[in-house]
Amino acid sequence: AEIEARTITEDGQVFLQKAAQDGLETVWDRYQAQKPQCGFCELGLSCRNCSMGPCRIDPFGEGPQRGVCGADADIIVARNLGRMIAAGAASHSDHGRDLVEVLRKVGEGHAPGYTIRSEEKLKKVAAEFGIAADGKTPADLAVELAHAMEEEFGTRKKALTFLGRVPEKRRAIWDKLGITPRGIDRETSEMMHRTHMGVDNDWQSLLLHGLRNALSDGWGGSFIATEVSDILFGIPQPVPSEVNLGVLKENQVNIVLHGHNPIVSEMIYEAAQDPELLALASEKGAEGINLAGLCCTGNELLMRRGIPMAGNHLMTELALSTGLVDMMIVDYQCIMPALGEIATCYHTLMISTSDKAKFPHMAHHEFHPETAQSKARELVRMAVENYERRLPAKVLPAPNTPTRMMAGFSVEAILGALGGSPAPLIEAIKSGAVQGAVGVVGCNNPKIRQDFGHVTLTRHLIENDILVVDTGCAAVAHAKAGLKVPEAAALAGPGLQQVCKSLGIPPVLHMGSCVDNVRILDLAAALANALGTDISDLPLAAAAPEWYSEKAVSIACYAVASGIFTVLGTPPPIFGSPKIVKLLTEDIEGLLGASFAVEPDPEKAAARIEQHIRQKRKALGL
Ligand code: BF8
Ligand code: SF4
Repeated sequence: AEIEARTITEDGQVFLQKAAQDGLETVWDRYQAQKPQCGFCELGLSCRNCSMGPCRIDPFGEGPQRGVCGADADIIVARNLGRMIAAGAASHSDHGRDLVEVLRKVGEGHAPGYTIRSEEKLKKVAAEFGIAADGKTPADLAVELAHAMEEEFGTRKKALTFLGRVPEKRRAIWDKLGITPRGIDRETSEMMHRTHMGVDNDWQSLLLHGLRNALSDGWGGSFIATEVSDILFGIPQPVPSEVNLGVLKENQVNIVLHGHNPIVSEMIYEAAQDPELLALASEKGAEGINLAGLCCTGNELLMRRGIPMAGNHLMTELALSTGLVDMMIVDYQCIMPALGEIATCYHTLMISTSDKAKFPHMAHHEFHPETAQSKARELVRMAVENYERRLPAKVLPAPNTPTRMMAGFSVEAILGALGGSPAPLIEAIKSGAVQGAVGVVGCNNPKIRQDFGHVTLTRHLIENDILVVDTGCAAVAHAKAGLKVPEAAALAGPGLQQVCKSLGIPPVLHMGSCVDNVRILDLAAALANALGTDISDLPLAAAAPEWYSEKAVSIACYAVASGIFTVLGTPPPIFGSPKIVKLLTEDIEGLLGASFAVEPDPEKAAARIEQHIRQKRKALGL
């Protein structure tokens, strides 16, 4: 019963038992050990921004109401939230910068093995940056575009380039509020500055800058990450695949890829096709080299290459407990520092690859564009050689077969399925066949029964003819639950069912990794532009039922700032300031045409979203 309370997934339950049997401590155990968690921190009322502190505000009004410097609850909550946004925006944007570096080096001829897979997107994006393509080779264009993008990170003289895709009305709102994002790093840096002791001590102006910082992620760093990934590795197109721990194969070399940036995993994908290494695998008695993904680097490979997913965030430790992982290769973000030690229980080789992300009990094999190709081959060879070191007594193949799914729904792919323009989708929304669309995104969190929030919410939405688009760990949860096959249309209401059947698509469309939330922004902006209206006028919403990460905070903020009502399942640490709660959940609506809601119960969250969509439809006269 305790195990069933931790996860709704069959493989999760089996391997929680296996992990206990092998004496492993998992994220759920560590969460239990941390309880009760600090109430001041839960409310956002603790501060350690300086060495006169740490300080905390008594939420009951009996103890201190000010920190040593004099900051009150509102200032402290706003500063803490601001720093969460800054960390999230920095993570996405630094990931984007790493891709820009590869783009430049591809153009300069210093990144063997990498190439330009989508000249179409290279030209399109270069044009947006004012770079003419005529007479230039793709390599020249790549270098010029990379330099222009590097500029976006610094102190720009004008607004970020991708704001060119934002509807006019939205731009005007941002200008009026003074939250139009400038340089990507500038907004993050300014947030760190403002939250230093004695700088910005107006909670409203701190929150406004938080929105600007988040927008520098959504329409800046993450946007660059997604567009450059498409240029380098191709624009995703619908592709069949599978998910759950059953994708790990007993008779093959299993290499699991975990993290976020496709720079490393794409090279491993290439190396795993190498005939020499495949021959070596068969020499070792393996029937092939099997790649499987975890978290967002898995999503990137899934979207473009159809590589199966082993699982989402809370499955990362359990994947190791199969005893079938010959090598796990990580880059950065969401990689639990516990993984290396867990792996010591098995034969698994744990490999870290980024100069900025090192972990206990992992071997560090740094990837650089110049040497990534040879490094990838070296690692795949090591994995193949490790196959014969499996410990049969520790191996437990997953008892369930992998669940089928369809992924690869980039904006280009969705518009392609619609015949090249958003008009048919707009018609379907107008007719009411599709009531609206919701992005269900974000993480797993051990505070919430794994995948329960995502799957419950999404089932309700599609039953009510609301199209769901998803990314990140939410997308993997939906896939495990069987919601990402065309046959899942049968679970949708009659209108959505009809639309899915006629297009041959599932009712829940996989749009990629977490940086790919910008694909949702892009689609929403395209719909608004096609209608000559603002994003906030459309029957859209977003939800992060099980979020845990600072990146998710930044995403939620740029979604709301872009005009999309957003429901959070896990409560954010803001409840120590009733003023801030009121602003973010009510008053902000008047400024941005969108607000946040916090609703841990996914059924109630579904009801809120359905009501919101009805209201938006009504306002549009539908
Ligand atoms: O960027 S959904 S747990 S893996 S943060 Fe992390 Fe959350 Fe998963 Fe991807 Ni996104
Ligand atoms: Fe305390 Fe103020 Fe320092 Fe924060 S900044 S630790 S509230 S003195």
